[in-house]
Order: sequence, then structure tokens, then C-alpha cells
Amino acid sequence: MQTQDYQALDRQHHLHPFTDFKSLGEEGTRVITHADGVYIYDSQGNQILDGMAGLWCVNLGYGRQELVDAATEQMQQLPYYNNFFKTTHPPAVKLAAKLSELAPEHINHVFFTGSGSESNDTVLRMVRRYWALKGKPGKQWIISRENGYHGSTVAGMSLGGMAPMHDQGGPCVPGIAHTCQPYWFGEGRDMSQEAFGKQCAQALEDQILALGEDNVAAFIAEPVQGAGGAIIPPDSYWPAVQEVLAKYDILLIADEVICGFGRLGEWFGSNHYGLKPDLMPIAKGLSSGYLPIGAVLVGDRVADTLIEDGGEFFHGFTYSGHPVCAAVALKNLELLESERVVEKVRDDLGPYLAKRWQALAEHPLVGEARSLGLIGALELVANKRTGERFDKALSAGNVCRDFCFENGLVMRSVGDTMVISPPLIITHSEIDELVSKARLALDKTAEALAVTHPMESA
Ligand code: PXG
Repeated sequence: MQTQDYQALDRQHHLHPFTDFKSLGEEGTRVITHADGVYIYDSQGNQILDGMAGLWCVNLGYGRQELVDAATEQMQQLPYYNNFFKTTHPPAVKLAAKLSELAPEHINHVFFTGSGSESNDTVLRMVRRYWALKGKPGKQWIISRENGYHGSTVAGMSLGGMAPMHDQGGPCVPGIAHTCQPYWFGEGRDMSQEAFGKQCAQALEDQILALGEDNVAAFIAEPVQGAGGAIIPPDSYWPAVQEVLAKYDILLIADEVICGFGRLGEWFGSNHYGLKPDLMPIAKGLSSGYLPIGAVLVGDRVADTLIEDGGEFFHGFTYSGHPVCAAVALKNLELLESERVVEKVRDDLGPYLAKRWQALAEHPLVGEARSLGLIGALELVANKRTGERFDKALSAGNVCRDFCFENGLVMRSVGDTMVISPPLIITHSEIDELVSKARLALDKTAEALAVTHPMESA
């Protein structure tokens, strides 16, 4: 089949996720046929540097034969069996043990799911169940953040703070409130980063008091917001938030679906920020995206109560701990460990990217360049001096994203924030290539939007 054949069938039969079906049908899709290392290839033979590691997940990069072999062997051995009704199987057992070893010390249990969304459905049920067992059934509210992303199932999107998602197919799950996000560039530039981080923690405390401290079960947040635009909180944010949660005995759910498995240069984003979460939903990098698998890492406080006092927990999925997915995830963790991928991100690749990425801050179109580990963002602005944003109707971010693609780079736009999250096995020279392709796309975007010189546009 040729590109046009794929596009025609796609248009006729395929409803894509997070997509305006009609306009995609008119434009046609790009057909990705194969991939290797940090590169994907389309049906017309174009090589494209995947600056997003698929969807923030292909941590080990493409084409790892060891993962293919792990899947093949497990398929031959036992392609499927469940973990219900007093049964288990070796891949699920070994993966649960390995995750407990890698997780912070107070986390020693794992509940398997098929995705990040299912993991967040699971934590929602788990925290409410926990407080009911503790004799505090009033603790029902879960506080999340505006512009947070926790998945696309009904519970996932209700926990998330994406207003357009709430507006479709509701009503949302009751008992979920949203507080502010620590997005300094977007919402706090009239004060210092330090003061803004503390103000966000104060807003959380105010929210808790408004709902009643005896009614709040948990706070859920990504250590660094991914889909919201690679939002790296001010240093003051997490310590102040942890203080508030401890003061009112509220559980912390650290959504590690993106930050987990090396993205920030630690096994978990929580390690980077010194967090002590009670629950950690994970997915994506757990298998480097080679097969769908997620889990909830459950801290001792919650696990002990569910085990000792809970009786049956009426929850689980056909594919919870799927043997082939678990075998691939286990091999993925072994490779991340033996190749010291996480340490390399922390000590070498993260600092190298930071230096190169920071150079883009000089560009007339860029109001801020930020990165941590191998996650990075550029804030596009119409006026560099005042930081004024572009008129939304111009879709500056999408213009830049399209120039990237044309030029052989996947960089994602979240509004007018350009985001990268490349495979963790990227080399220095591939980082150089990523940055120079990003710069070219910025130049072309500036030209297309007639941004000339920072001072002229003031
Ligand atoms: N939590 C976080 C922090 C996520 O980033 C999920 C939960 C849900 O995971 P599943 O496996 O159910 O998709 C995610 C997923 C984007 C984008 O455009 C991000 C995600 C998914 C799809 C698109 O940035 N993150």
C-alpha cells in the first residue's frame, strides 16, 4: 500500500485520539512505518528525530531487540493468564518485586493496570477505600490541579484539570476539586519564583480549609506537569506543599506516569523533589512504551490498611499484570539499570541539554527556555521585552510544531509552549541536532508571524 492508500483508509475508518476528526480527514495523516534509536521514519522515507519519545514513553529508544526477545519468549511460555482468583505468574511476581526495590523505601506493593488512566482510576478508589477503613469515610475529596493531566477515562479526566475535557461527556466524578498550578511563567511573573511557589501552596491550604480538613482524602499532582506544558515548579513549591499535606493528614499521590523511569534524572520524579508519596501511578516508561502496562505503587501506610483491614478490594482489570507486558517491562528496567541510563540523564545528558536548550532563550520568539533532566519547554512570545503572548488565533505553537515536522523533528506544542521529552538514550550529537532543528523552526515561525526584532516589536 502507498501513503495515499493508508491515508484514504485512515480517513474512512479511524477515529484518532485527541483529534478534530473532520480537519484531520481534510489534511491527511503522516504514516509512520518504522523507527530506530531516536528516529522515526514515515512512509515517504523521511527521517524524523523523535523529540517526544513517542508520547513521553519510549525511554530506551526504538529498536531494542532485547525487549522483542523478552516478549517473544514470554508469548511462547505463557501468552496470557490473569492474577485473579488466587493465581499469579512469574513475570508479574518478578516485576512487582523489582518495582518495590526501585521505589522509595516506604513503598513495597504494586497493583497492576493497563495504562496511566487505569492507574489513576485505581488510586481514586484506593484512597477513598483507605479512609473508609480508617473510620473516616468523610474524607472523600481529592484535590488536583488546574491544567494537570491524569488520563482520559472518566476518573482520569475528572482528576485532570483540562477544562475542555471536563466540558465533553460529563458529568465529572464528584468530590474532585482543583487548585492552582505552579506555572510561574504563565501565571506568576509579577512575583519571584520563590514567592509564587509558596503562594500556590497557600492556595492549596486555603482549598483544604474551605472543603474542611476532615473531608479531604488526597492531593494528586505530577512532580513536573507533562501534558500541561512541561511545567517545572519553583523550588519553593514542593517543600511547602508537603508541609501543608502533613499538617492536615492528607495523602499525596505523585503521578509518575511521565516523570518515572529516568525522565528527570532519577528513577522517579519524587526522588528528585524529595517527596514521600503514599501512592505513585506509573505507566509509559515502565515498558518504554513497547507494550501497554501501568501500575500503582502503593506505600506501606495504605497497603497495610488495605491488606490487614480491607477484605476483598473489588477492583482489577483483565490485563492487570499481563505476563507479556510484565516480561517486557522487567527487561526494560534491567536495561535501564545495567546501562546506567538514569544516572547518565542526571549527570551528563540532562546538564548537556540544559546548556544547549538555554541558548535558545536568546531567540526573539522565546520568552523562557527551561529544562530538567530530559524534559524541556520553550515559551513563545510575541514581544520578548514585555513577554506578551501571541493572539491565540495565530496558533503560534502549532505553526512552530509544523515547521519542526517539516524539518525532521517532533516537538510538541501545548498552546504556545513548545515541549520536548526525547528518548533517554539520546547522544550529545543528537541533542545538538534537536536544538539546531528547533532553532530553525523558531526562525521560520518568527518569519511566518512577522516577528522581526525584540525591540522593534515592543
Ligand atoms: N498521568 C499522566 C501524568 C500522563 O501524562 C496519564 C496519566 C494517562 O496515561 P494513559 O496511559 O492512560 O494515556 C498520562 C498520559 C500529550 C499526552 O499530548 C499525554 C498523555 C497521554 C496522551 C497525550 O501530552 N499522558
